[in-house]
Amino acid sequence: MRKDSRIILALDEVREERAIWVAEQVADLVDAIKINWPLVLSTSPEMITRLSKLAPVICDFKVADIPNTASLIVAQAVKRGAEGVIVHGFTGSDSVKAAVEAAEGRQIFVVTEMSHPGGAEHTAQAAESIARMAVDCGASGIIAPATRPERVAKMRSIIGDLLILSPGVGAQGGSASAALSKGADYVIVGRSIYGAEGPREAASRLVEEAKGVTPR
Ligand code: NUP
Repeated sequence: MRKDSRIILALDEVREERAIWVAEQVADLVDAIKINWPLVLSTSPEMITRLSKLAPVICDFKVADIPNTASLIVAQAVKRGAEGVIVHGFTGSDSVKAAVEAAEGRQIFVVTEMSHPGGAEHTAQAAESIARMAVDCGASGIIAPATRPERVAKMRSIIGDLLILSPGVGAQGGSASAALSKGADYVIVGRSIYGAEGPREAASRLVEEAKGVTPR
């Protein structure tokens, strides 16, 4: 995945035509497009392949399953053109290792602490050990909350050079510059871009904001 703007679009738009339009509007501005269940279920998995012609695609399937099933899901996502897949970490090292093996060189990102308020109830307690496990399992990076930038800093101190992708910017209250300055490599932004009247203008504003933070 390239690392120019450090902005990843979370394309949770469920109207197929608008989703494609938004993707075309911002594809050259963002480093990747993240696709999640809402868009896959409202269209088809073929959307992974379509979007991959515009930008690298990360499948946010939050895979949380036994190793065999995790491996099957990751392999199918990769076959359709995914550059990366997001998996949960609480499932344990055997499931995460199976995902890494099935990715065959594509990137696996492990969810540590989730960005919404409920993420502080359970995932926060396990987040640091999940982050250490992600390193041991050969993952490419982790997902850490832009809504709690101090937690991004903590995760950075644990994972060394692994990538941090940070959701929770805009609609969930986090700021791109805070997450990036605490050690995130990329911020993931959904509604503030795809829900805007001018998605390209919204993305451009975030790109400018990110430019103000020196890459780590
Ligand atoms: O902890 C997480 N928080 C989060 O918001 C892990 C995620 N993968 N996400 C995803 O990031 C979420 O499912 C959505 O696709 C995106 C954030 O979208 P938005 O809040 O910017 O609209």
